Amino acid sequence: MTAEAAVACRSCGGLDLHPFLDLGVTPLADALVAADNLDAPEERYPLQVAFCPDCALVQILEEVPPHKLFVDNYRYFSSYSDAVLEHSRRHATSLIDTRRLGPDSLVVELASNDGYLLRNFVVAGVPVLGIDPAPDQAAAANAAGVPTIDAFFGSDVAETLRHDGRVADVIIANNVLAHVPALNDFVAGMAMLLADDGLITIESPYVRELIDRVEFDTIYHEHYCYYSCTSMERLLRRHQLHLNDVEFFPDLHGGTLRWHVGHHDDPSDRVVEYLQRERDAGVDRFAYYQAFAIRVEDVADRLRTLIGDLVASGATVAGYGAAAKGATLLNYVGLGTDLVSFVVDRNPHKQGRHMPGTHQPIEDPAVLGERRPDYLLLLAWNFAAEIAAQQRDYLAGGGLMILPVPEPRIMP
Ligand code: DWN
Ligand code: ZN
Repeated sequence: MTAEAAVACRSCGGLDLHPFLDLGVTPLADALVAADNLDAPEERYPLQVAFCPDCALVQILEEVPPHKLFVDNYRYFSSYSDAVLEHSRRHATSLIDTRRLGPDSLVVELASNDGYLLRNFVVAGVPVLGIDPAPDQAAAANAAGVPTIDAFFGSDVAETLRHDGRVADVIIANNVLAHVPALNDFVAGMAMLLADDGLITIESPYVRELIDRVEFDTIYHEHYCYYSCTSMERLLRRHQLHLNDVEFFPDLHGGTLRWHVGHHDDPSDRVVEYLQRERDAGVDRFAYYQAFAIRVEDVADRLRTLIGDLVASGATVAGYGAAAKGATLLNYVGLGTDLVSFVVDRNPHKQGRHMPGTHQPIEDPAVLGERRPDYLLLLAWNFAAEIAAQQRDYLAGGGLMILPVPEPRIMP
């Protein structure tokens, strides 16, 4: 499929998509390579990002089948970040209080992963249902006492649940609306499953942060779409759902919005303000995205030079976090094992594997004590504070951390 192909917008079906960034033909960001498979060819797909002038949705042009992304070899477990666990605990506590949830309620989470969030409702005695297609994560959730069905959510699943009398008082959809190619069927399913006075909360990285903070590494094939309030509101309205409030979390995944959605139209002042600010900034116009590719190229060049100069001077550099965004960064910038020799990650499901495309071995962070690289390139830069707190000894021993975006720099 090429950028010129008449690719339809995943939200409105528009055929006038405007590509504005081409990250090349890249391996799947979460397809970590087994040690005995390093010589086998890796599947690669074009990674181009486009803007839809009809509904303002930013999206990639390629459509890798979701099974390849989230079922066959998906090792992301949400519970390996304390910041995500704390954010989730607060979210659950707030919903229990504000929605007066109790034993007669039902909370459904779409893409519930390993039960990292729903477990907060379980301990509070609120009935839950997790829905996630990743088999290992769904199994981990069920083993942890979070009832979870191993499925891709859509209108068919919603219909079955409604038929069985399951109606959701709250639907939580965190970091999933970016991961769904069949957007309209997914949103139609949410509308079907939600009680008349129910609440949907949707979290996703904010496309304005991606553009303003040059977070190009958060672009990979599992992220089909990148949202603004404008594009989200138009997608929801098509299914008679309404955007009623919005919260911003600047430190979560590079800047995340939480949208509050319901069957009734009652927008808060914050929603009105966000939509106006986006109009003023031109988020609904192509010009806002056009120069992004030049800025991405500049950041990539500066990061390549920074690391190349350090290694040329005899320093050693390792990566921290076998994150999906780390795969985009290493492959697009061209940071092979000659420059970044290995990667550490505390998720045991990732250890022993290798980064897609560049093939750095993924080790337990414990190796830092003996291997002592001079620098750590924070591939999971969104967790810089949490990682620095864990690596106090490494830093005290003279180790240094490198932040790749928006300005490649050695942290003081
Ligand atoms: O939508 C998604 C975003 C929101 O989060 C999914 N693509 C999954 C994930 O994307 P990612 O893989 O780019 O993101 P993370 O969550 O930034 O990945 C962090 C990696 O770093 C994980 O593999 C865990 C690891 N880690 C670690 O080794 N030590 C994380 C923390 C916080 C740590 O202390
Ligand atoms: Zn569109």
